[in-house]
Order: sequence, then C-alpha cells, then structure tokens
Amino acid sequence: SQLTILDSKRKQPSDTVKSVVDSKEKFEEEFVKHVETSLGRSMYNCDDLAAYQAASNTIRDALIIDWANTQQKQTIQDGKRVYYLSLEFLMGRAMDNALINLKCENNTRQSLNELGFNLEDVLNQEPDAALGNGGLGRLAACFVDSLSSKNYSGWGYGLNYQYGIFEQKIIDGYQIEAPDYWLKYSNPWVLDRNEIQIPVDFYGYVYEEHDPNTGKVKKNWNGGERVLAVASDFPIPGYNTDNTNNLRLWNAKPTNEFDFTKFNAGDYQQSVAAQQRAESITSVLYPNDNFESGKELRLKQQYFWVAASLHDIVRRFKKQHKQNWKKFPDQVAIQLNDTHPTLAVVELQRILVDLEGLEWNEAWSIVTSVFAYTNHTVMAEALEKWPVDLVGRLLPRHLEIIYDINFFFLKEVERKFPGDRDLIRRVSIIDESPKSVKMAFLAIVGSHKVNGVAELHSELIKTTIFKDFVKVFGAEKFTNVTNGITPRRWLRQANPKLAALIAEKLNDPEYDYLTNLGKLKQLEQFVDDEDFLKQWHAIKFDNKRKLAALVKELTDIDIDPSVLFDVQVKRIHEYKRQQLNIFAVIYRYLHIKELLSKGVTIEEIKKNYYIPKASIFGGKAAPGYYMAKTIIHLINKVGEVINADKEIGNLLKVVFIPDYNVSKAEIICPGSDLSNHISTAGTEASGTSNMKFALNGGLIIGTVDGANVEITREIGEENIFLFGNLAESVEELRHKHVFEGVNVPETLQVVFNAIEKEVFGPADEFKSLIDSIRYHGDYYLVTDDFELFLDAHKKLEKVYGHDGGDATDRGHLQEWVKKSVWSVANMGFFSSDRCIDEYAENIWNVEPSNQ
Ligand code: Z2T
Repeated sequence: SQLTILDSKRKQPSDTVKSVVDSKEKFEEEFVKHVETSLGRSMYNCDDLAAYQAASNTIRDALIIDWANTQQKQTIQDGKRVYYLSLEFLMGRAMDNALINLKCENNTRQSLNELGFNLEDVLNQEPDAALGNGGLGRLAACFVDSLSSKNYSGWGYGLNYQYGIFEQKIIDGYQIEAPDYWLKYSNPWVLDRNEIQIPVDFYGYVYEEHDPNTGKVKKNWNGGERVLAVASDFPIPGYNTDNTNNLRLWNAKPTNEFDFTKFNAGDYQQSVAAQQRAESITSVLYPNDNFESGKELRLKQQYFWVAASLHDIVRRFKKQHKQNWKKFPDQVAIQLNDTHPTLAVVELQRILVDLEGLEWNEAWSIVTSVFAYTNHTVMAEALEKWPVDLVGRLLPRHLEIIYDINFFFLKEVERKFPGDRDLIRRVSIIDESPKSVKMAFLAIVGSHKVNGVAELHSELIKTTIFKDFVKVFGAEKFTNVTNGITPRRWLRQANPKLAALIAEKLNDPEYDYLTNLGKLKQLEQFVDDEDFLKQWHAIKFDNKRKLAALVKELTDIDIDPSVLFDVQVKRIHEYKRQQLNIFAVIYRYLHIKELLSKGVTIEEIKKNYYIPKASIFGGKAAPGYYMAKTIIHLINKVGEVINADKEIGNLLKVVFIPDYNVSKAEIICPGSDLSNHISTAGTEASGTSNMKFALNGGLIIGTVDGANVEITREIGEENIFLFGNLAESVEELRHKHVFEGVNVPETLQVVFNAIEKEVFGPADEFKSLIDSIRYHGDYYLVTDDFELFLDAHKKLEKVYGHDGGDATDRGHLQEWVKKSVWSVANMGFFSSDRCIDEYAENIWNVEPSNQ
C-alpha cells in the first residue's frame, strides 16, 4: 500500500531521531549535537537555559517524526477531521508534558543527570505559553491533548501572539501589568512553516459582475489592505500513542506588494512602516476574561485567523476531493470555541457562493452541517456585538452576507410563526439600536448544534439568553457537554507522587488509568485502609510543603504546611466573588482579635472557634477592570496587616500569589486542602479549576453553580461544602435589592466598619467595593450569601479538626482524608477525554482513527 512505501522510504531518519526517547545514549548524543550546532555553544558553557533549549530541541525532533507520520496516515485514511477554532490556547509548558506523553521522563532525567543537569531545574527554564486568559483557553489546551491521546484526527487553529497574557506584578499591593514577551529565546516547540502563506484581505469594496455563462449577477470583493497569514505548527503528542496532531497558530506578516504610488512619491519609509503594521494583528492577546471590549483590532484578529484557517481547511479538502462540495460535511467538522470565530460561518458561505459558484441554499446547508458552537457564558458584558458600521467598513462583503443570512432566517421564522413580529424582532441577528451584529445569534443560526459547558449552564441558556431559539429550532439543537480536564497534566504531571500511588493501588504500572479515568473508582476499596490513608496524607503534606516554598519564594511570607490551606485562584471577577472570601477573612481576623482582647487564649480559639489557616489568593484582573483591581488591592492590604500581627501568629495568614498561571497552578492545585468556587449561582458556566483541585485530593467549598453541581453528584454531597442561594432565586433577590434595599448582615457590617476605620489603609481605596453592595444593588448577592459562607466554614473546620495538633500525624484528619480519597475516586467523569468522546459522538460525528 501507499503507507508501506512511505514507511520504507523514510525508515532510517525517523528511527534514529525517535530513538532519543528510548535510548539514553542517543538522547545524550542528540543533546550535545544541539548544544554545539543549534545553539553554537560548548558543553563547558552550557547553563540550565541552554540545557532546556538543547533538551527541547532533541525531544521536539522526535515529536516531529510522530507528527509527520500522523499527518501522512490521516491523509491516506482520509477520514473526517475535526477543527477546533479557538482564539486562546493556554498551553503552559510543553517539555514536561511531552516527556510524560512520550513516556520518556525517566530516561531523560537520567540522561540529564549524566550530563550534569537536574531535570526539574531544566524544566523550570521554560516560559509558559500563556496564549489565553483563563478557563476558555485552558479548556482548548486540554481538548487538543485529549484529541491526540484518544487518537482522533483533530487540529487546533489559533493565533501565535507575540505577547501572551501580561505578567502580573504586585507593587504596594496594586496589580501592575508587564508585557509577556515569551518568544525572547525563540520557541523550540513550534515548527515555523514559512512556506504556508495565506493572503488575507480587509476593507475595500464590493462590486457586481455579470456572468455571461449564467446571465446572473455575481458579487465580488476587492480588498483594500492585504496581510499574509504564516503558519507556526505546534505538534501535540498524545499520551501512550504515536498519534500527534497539529495546533496551527497563525502569524501576521506583511506582503511583498508595495504601494508604488507612495514609493514613487518618495514615501519609502512610510510605505515600509505601513507594511510593518501588519504584524500588529497577531502581536497581543486581549487580556479580558468574560468581557468583550469591542475594539477594531480584535475584530481584525478574528477575521485574520478565521480566513486563514478556512482557506487552509478548504485547500486541504480540495487537494483530496476537488470541488465535490457535497462531501465537505463528511470530511470536515468545525467547532467554534465561543463566538470569537463566528465570522467563519460567513467566510465559508462567501467562499462557496462567491468563489466556488454554489447556489445560496446549497452552500448554506453545507455551512450549517459543518459548524457547531460552544457557549461559555450567559453574562451580558461578555456577549459579542459588533457595530454594523465597523463590520461594513472592515468586511463589506461579509456584512452583506450577514444581512442575507438574517433575511433568509427571519423569513423562515415568519413562515413557522406567522405574524409574531415580536419574536422576529427578538431573534434578529441585527440589533437595531445601536445597530450591531449579535455574534451568538449568528453562531446559533450558522450551526447544527449549540452546547453549554455544564448541565446547569446548558439548561440556563435554553431558558434565558437563547430561549427564543429553542422555540424556533427545537430543543434538540441545544445540548450539553460538561467540561473536563486532562489527567495527564493535571494529575500525572502536577502530582507525580499521587499519580504513582494510584497506579500502584490500581495495579496499573503503565498508568493506563490516565486515559481511562473511570478506573479511579477502584480507589474506593482503600478508604478504610490505614496505611493507604497515611500515604495519601503524606503526599498531600509534601505537596503543601512545595506550595509553602513557592509562597515563600514569591512573597517572602512564611506559611506553615500543617495549617489548612484555603485557596482561591482564578481570574479576579466580581461574579467569582473573591470579595466575599476576603470579607470573610476580615471577619475572622476581627473576631479573633476581639476574642484575644477579652482574654481568650490562642489555644482556646483554635479549639473552640477557628482552626489555623492560610488563605491563599491568586489571579489576574483585566487591566481595565477597576473593581477587580480594587479587590486585589484589598487582599494585599489585608494580608499586610494580618501577617504582621504578632498576636495572630500562624492562626491566620493571607497570601496573594503574584502572576498566577498554568505552571503555578500545577503547584497550587496539589497543595490545597480546600478551594473556593463561590460564584453567584448561575454566573459561572462551568469552572474547571474545581475539577483540578478535586482530582488532586482537595475538598471544595462552593456554591450550587456550574460544574460544582455535577461534581457533587459524582463525589457525593457529604464530600463537598456547598452553601448559598440557588440560581433560581437570584433574579428575585436582585429585584428585592433594588426595590426594597440591601440588608447588610451584622457580621458584614463589622467588616465594612473596620475598612472604613482604615484598619487596612486609606478607606477611599476600597469605597467602591462597599458602595456596590450598599448603594448599587449588590448585584452579586454578597449580602445574601455572606453568613451562609461563614456557616459552611464552621462546618468544614469541624471536619478538618480542632486540636491544632501536628498535621504530619493524620490521626485527627481521618475524616478529611477519607473525603479526599472518596472524591478522587469519583472524579473520573471529569476527564477531558470524556468530553472529546461526547463531542465526537453527538456533535462532530467522527470516530477515533485506528492506530
Ligand atoms: C472564559 O474563560 C470563560 C467564558 C468566557 O465567555 C470567556 C472566557 Cl475568556 C465568553 C470560562 C467560563 O467563565 C468558565 O465558567 C468555564 O469553565 C470556561 O470558560 C470553560 O468553558
């Protein structure tokens, strides 16, 4: 067959390079070669950074062989491919992950040792690939890992930002943003494909042309500005398989086409400068999570990426199937990660109608069978709405097509619901004032399936923001795929000792459970095994020590690993309610001080009131989000006061870890006892860090929101600390706040008083936080949930134990540790492998390729 011919032709080089993962000798040979040639250095002058570069080049070579073989196989098999379009891929570090997925960590560790290096130090040289904001971007990264690991033929398409999410510095308690120029040492994990260049046009005008053959009028678009999309390919290795998919990230580059009029007018410098500006399209990731700022450059990024990706997909299809467009939906499934890539719907319709000459209806039925759309939020400020003027100027032909799509869609609605003018107004893709394109509506109309990311969220979108579309299209178009996380990174990589203990207990020396996470269930048989619980706890304690060391390194604050580590790390947002958490910390502090002033001893407080704990926060605020930045400031100022209070000692510490990112999350998640997922009910679509913490044996304090609901169902409600008002009450409570006033409970009033008495510095600084509750309707229901939150803490502290004894002895932690084991045993459902299987079966209609 074609395959064997290809195989025999290329056996030699591939075997040699791939063997670096199996043979230490070969690895060392390649490593030295890279130091001396790729890096132009000598082994005598090779520091950890150079070692990282040489090691990653060595491993990258091996990956590329797998990757090339995979692409060849997939091309020959010619099955349906999945394309995951995401404006964000929050990948984190690649090297450790590659070692794990290729199963060559031990060899590499030993080789590096023999060469005089320590693997951990070398791994720590790698900058995070932080091409995302938070959950949405990290989800995309977990999905490409699962696509490869489960042997799907699935590519990611995104942008190769020169600057990832900013680096957060904390100065005087304030967030300061510094640029993240992550490519300063070049990126060994991408293959720059300078030969793959796709022209992308903007602006210009539409003109009509008479086709003499058909006698019809044809629309054409003449772009006014052209940039090139050049590909950088990230090989994505699967776990325990050779299947290595591609993540293709586009770079914007100038074309060589010069404006000769300017050139002749002596405007050479200006002309070059204008060309250079092309690169700004992919220079920076917009740093907003759950918020759309509506900037022109952002829309340019979206079209640039969508146009390049679609031309690439269409070119690949035509190479195999010419213009047999009927086959297109059998070969291609495109998933829209939120509405950011929605212009792809319009672009494909334009390609099919304007460039390929298909009839509108035929083209539209192809388009809608190819696309599916994932919604990630119900929050109004995050839903994209592009001004019609802007779209028309930047993409004149696309705006016409959007109007046509809307026209045909509304006609269909009118046919189904004659005379329902209000329905037609409500579902129109075009909003009348201000005139704008509602991207979520366009995505729904252009897709065959729409999904939410957790059960509660998927139900909510059907009854709120997309209610009318359920009426129009029927409920079957709307479905749920609960989010998941990859256990390779979030268990095996982040928590190697726990992963090893699990492998031992499951009698699974090859760690096959990492691609079959339901096997964790078998851990249940050990919940009464004393030795096992001891081991389990010792590992958690060790991870807490590592986290304490990280905290010390970054903040110089000492936290005692034997106290309860109470963690909230995620983007800072009012709806995620870090303010609720810090207010409760303040309350605790004030109460402890009051008790001390009344002569109650520290020992008595530990026994009867509060166990020792460290409250650990982390997360970035969008640079323009004043309230979020104020919350960060408050946390830091509260920390300064409490941590310096000699009377309090280790009874309470407050830490803000600067620059929370994926690689820090890999240390933080395994080191937490308790993590906070306390969003106002109905606002957090899913959450995925809840899964990361629970999979690492941490317990959760949370609201009945997002995936917390399903986590509770899986692990049992006795193993999670739920509190707070339910989503169904939120609307009524908000209404009450506005019309009957906000009732600040006494406990919270005490906190506000202290802030206003300037216990934590100038009160002005925090005024907005208090005002939003007192005077602006307490939209996020802090007052309604505050005391319920305090109660939940009382309950969980009882379980953690009040004796304040040495936590290295897990005797008093018996109950807690059992809950931890019980949780992990039941987290199998939250593997991103399960998500990908669900998408494959229910949305994409694809099967894994046989390896
Ligand atoms: C984001 O991270 C999320 C939703 C967004 O809506 C945008 C961004 Cl950048 C437009 C998050 C959700 O807030 C979170 O609940 C969810 O788990 C995550 O996406 C992945 O679905």
